[in-house]
Amino acid sequence: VIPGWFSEISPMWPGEAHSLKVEKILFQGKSDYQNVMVFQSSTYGKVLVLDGVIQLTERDECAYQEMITHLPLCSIPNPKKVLVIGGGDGGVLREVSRHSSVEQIDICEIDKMVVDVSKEFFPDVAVGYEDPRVTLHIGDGVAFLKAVPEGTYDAVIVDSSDPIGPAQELFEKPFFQSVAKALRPGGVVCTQAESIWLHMHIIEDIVANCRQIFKGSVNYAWTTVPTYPSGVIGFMLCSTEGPPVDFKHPVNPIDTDENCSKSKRPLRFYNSEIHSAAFCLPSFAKKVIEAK
Ligand code: AAT
Repeated sequence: VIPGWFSEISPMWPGEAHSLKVEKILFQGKSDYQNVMVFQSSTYGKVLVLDGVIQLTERDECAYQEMITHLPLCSIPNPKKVLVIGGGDGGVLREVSRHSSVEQIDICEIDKMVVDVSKEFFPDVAVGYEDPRVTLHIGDGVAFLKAVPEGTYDAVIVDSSDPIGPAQELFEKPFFQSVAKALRPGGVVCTQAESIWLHMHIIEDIVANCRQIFKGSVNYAWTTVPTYPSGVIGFMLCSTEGPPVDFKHPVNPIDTDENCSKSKRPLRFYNSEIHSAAFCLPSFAKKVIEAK
């Protein structure tokens, strides 16, 4: 550990630790679920850390939040009801709210401290809460989904932390089953699905479960996020049986100008070309994912 630097150490990426130089620690607290910390870094802006793991930095959050949101929402025509699990910082809400077809945005985040801290220290991210279509539920995403009436949502976005800690069940089969139930026929889900460099075994399990549960399409996509372990993170995109969804060819392109009023900054990362490109996999990952 280097004095004055934050190092991200976890058994989920043994033998390596990305480090950021700390200018100042702005917040440290312990919620019912996890340790919460915010610090000012010297080169990535403010950083949100939960249980020692980086959740977002101001500089590169766009690469994650825009992709986890627009990959599913640009793949179906006229999404109306959207559910976000996790994502308490509000960044995914900010992105969902660019879609004018959307009428209802529910979010279920387990940890109220994440919401409060984000509103205080990350106003450009938590701006997502200002959309009147948003309803915040504080609670466990697993329990919330079990209570959702069948066929409610057009899209579910699972912006979850890693499977060590409160998010563990969000990576398990029963959870994916309740997601499928909560979606309308031809509805879509996009879940945080870890790194092809570090977690092929986790990805393999998720893909195997999803192929059993989702009778539409099942695809893996990825993006670069310099401050996430290994610098890349992936998403599992699935659709339920019903009107077919071709994730690789977005049918609902997002118009940059129309969707960027003053309060919402323009898209920085997502565009239709990177949408399609995100589904191209390196050979080693393709072999495992397509074999499942
Ligand atoms: N958008 C920032 C990226 C995140 S945030 C993940 C969120 O999921 C956290 O706010 C956490 O409190 C919440 N969460 C964890 N478990 C649950 C649960 N069971 N129900 C509801 N919300 C939950 C993801 C960062 C990825 C990090 C990659 N290394």
